[in-house]
Amino acid sequence: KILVTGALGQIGSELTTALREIYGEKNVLATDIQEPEKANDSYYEVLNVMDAEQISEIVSKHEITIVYHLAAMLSATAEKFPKKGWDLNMDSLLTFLDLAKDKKIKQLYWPSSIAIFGNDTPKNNTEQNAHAIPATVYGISKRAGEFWCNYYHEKFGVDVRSIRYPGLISWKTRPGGGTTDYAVDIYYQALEEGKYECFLSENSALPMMYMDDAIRATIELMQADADKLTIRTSYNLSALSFTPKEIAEVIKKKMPEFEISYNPDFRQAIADSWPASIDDSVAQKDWNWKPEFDLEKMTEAMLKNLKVKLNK
Ligand code: VAH
Repeated sequence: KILVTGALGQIGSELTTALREIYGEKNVLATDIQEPEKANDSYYEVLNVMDAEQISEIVSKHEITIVYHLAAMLSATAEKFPKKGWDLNMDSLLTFLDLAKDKKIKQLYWPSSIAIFGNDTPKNNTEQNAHAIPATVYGISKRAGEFWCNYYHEKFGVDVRSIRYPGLISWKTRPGGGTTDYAVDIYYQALEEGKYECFLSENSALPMMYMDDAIRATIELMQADADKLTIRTSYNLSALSFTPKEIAEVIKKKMPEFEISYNPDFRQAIADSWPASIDDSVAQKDWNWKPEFDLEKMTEAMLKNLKVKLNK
């Protein structure tokens, strides 16, 4: 059976659906810290990933063999609650790594982020092994987590796999506390208000990806032949790179009256510390990674689906 933590989150909710389509509803246990709004998820349990006891109980009770550990605190929130962010992101990962080391689970997926790169990392086409001194608590926790994953693989043969997600854009579940969330909010606001005040400056280029590509990459990596994987820290992954100005232009093509304004806040410094674009040639080589959504196709999908979701 498969366990997904953070299953009510932006990635976890879509990963749960995708995994259930492949493995069957009853083989994918969805968990998160709170009760789901709509209790229509028949195979769901409340799980606090800070409770190692509860985790091992759930793993043995449900005969879990594979874990997708998505529960985490994201960049903007972790800057407000650094100690909590560090504890949540680190302690919960170590609990799952130990379960894998003790052969209680077979395989573990854990997300990293382009946030592990910092101010003095080369900004364009940032390489897999580029110099990385994270500038945020979130980035520090993700970088440290990458080293733990690599250590447990090297020392104990743990099959843990990881992807450095860029900013992820989706319409099904709102993201929470991320710096790249502007690129989700802009579509909601375009439909609801016809305008958007962006919390990043117009030329802030960031690596981004449509959620469908991110979910497919995650599952493809987990299903890849272990012998082909040369990276056990975390894979660079890339699809798009755009600025708030560029995404606004593409939205304007479909909604000519849409207006954008800029009012950068504390998240500007976080965005400025991240790369503008990512080189994912190692992921292409090791497991044939290839994105499918460009900015136009993503915008079409976002507006089409949000119009239905928002009754617009
Ligand atoms: C964040 N969405 O903004 C996440 C992601 C690269 C950004 O890690 O914190």
